[in-house]
Amino acid sequence: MSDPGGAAGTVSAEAIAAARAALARALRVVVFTGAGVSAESGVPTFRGAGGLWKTFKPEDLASPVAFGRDPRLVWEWYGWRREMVGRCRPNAAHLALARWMLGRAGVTLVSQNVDDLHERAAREAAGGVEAARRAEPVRLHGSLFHDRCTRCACRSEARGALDTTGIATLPHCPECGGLLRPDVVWFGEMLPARSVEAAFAAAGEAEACLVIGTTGAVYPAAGVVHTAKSAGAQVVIVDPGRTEYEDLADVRLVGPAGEIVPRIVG
Ligand code: BV8
Ligand code: ZN
Repeated sequence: MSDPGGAAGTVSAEAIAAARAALARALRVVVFTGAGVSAESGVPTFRGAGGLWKTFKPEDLASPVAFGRDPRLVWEWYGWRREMVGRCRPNAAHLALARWMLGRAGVTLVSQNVDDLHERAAREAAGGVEAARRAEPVRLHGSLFHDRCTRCACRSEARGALDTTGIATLPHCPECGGLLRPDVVWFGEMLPARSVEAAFAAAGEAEACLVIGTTGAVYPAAGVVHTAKSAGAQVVIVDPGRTEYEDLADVRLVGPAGEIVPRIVG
């Protein structure tokens, strides 16, 4: 593993050059992101400061059991996150990745994030919805800004203000009247099969794997990096903290994504 460099912001020129070389020579790259890529946009991470909401751990709210027990409380939490994330903007890391993907072939972006900031960066960089498709992520855990019906499973864009004062005031399905839920993957739930297939297919044929802002603790998503490594990919990690992937890293860049990513893909 080439020299990781010091504290945030002092990543060595050698490490930057090694990361650029690994990514440039790879015909196929898989990029795997977590909450850390959105930290500089103001989105709290799960395990970092601000990850705890009131006294609940995300696992205690992001689960079908919690929703069954108290859908108003779970909706209040997602309402709070939608408003907070709605005020955030893609940062330099999101935008650099989007421009990079629009400028070359062979890059698959796989994200655990539900904040739609990669999608917004793609639209901003491409200047339009259609052209943005090439830079949009494979979403493993759904989207904060979409709803799904608990009865007929129809999906829809989230609409209107949220009123959590009563079960009857919560969002209900325009098709069948069933209670709606956020269209995200909760703990104990299966991931969308098509996204899992696309993510692990890209990992299985990657020559380089760029990991940005994830502890790599949530499965099966975290397996993407292990799959890429076993397929022979060079693993490049960008994270100011320790992750579960330290022993997989070929190039380790210790620092914030907003500062480092534009220097390795720009
Ligand atoms: C399932 C959507 C099975 C909802 C999310 C194997 C082993 C152990 C456990 C399991 C296992 N297999 C399954 C499990 C159980 C569980 C799991 O993994 N539990 C963990 C906690 C141990 N997995 C599941 O339940 C999955 N489903 O297994 O179903 C099944 C089988 C049969 C039948 C039915 C079902 C579903 C998991 C998905 C849960 N949903 N999100 C919502 O958002 O509300 S997970 C959610 O948490 C995120 O999507 C993400 O995946 C995870 C958070 O992790 P990170 O993104 O990594 O964030 P974190 O805060 O941890 O780290 C941030 C990082 O950024 C840090 O490293 C930090 O240093 C860094 N950072 C900070 N600032 C910056 C930065 N980096 C760069 N720049 C900066 N500026
Ligand atoms: Zn319905």
